[in-house]
Amino acid sequence: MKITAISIFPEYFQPLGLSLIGKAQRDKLVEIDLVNLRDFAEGVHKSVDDTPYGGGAGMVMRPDIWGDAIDHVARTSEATVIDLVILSPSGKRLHQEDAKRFAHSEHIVFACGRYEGIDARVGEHYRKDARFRVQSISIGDYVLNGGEVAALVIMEAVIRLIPGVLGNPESLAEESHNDEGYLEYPVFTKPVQWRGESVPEVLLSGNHAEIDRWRRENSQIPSSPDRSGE
Ligand code: JD8
Repeated sequence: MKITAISIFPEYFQPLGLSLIGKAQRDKLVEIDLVNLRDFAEGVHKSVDDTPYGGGAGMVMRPDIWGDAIDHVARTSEATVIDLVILSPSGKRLHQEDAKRFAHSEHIVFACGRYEGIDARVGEHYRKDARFRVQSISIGDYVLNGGEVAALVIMEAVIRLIPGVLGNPESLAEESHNDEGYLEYPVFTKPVQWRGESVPEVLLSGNHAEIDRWRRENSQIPSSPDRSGE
C-alpha cells in the first residue's frame, strides 16, 4: 500500500518513522510519501490561500494549487484507483470498518488543509474523475487547526491492519471492535497486589472458559450509554 500526505506542514508526519509504523516502512509493507503543498505554489511568498468568496473570517486554500499537487501525486502513482481523503470537521465520521476498508486500498492520498479549509471545488472536481474515490472524513466532533493530526490518526488505524505490521496478528482478532462488536475488557499484569488493589481471582484460575465469560461480562458494548463518560 502507498500513502501520500499533502500538507504545508509535512514535519507533522515525522512520528510515522517511529515504532511499528517506522518498521512497516522499512519492511516495505507500506510506502509513505510526504508532499509539501508549497512546492506547487507560485511567487516569492508561495502563498496557498486567499480571502473567502462571500466574505467572512480567515483564509481559504486555493483549488488550483491543490489541483496541481494532487495531479502530480496521481501522475507518479501506479494505483488503478486512488482513495482521496479530504479531512474536514464536517466530514463523515471515521469508524473501525472504514479503517478495515482502507487497509485494502492501493493508494490513499490525504489532503490535509489548514486555515478555514480547502476550496470545495477540489472535492467536486475529483469526484468526477473515475480514477479517484473521494471521501471527506472527520475523526471526531471537535475542531482541530488542520487535517494533519487527523490524517495521522487514520494512518495508524489503517497501517496496523496491514498483514505483517503487528507482531502478533492474534491481537487483531482479539482486540476491541472485533467482529462480535465487543470492546476491550479490563487488563491486569504483575504485581498481583498493588496498593491494596488485587487482580480478579478468575484471571488467576487458569479456567479459560470462566476467564472468557468474565471478559465478555466486563467488556463494553460499543453503543452502551456509559461510554459517553457522562
Ligand atoms: C481539516 C482546516 C481548521 C476547521 C476553522 C479551525 C478532521 N475532526 C476534525 N476536527 N477538525 C478537523 C479539521 C480541521 C481543519 C481542516 C480537518 C482544515 N481546519 C478549520 C473549520 C473551522 N478552522 C477534523 N478530520
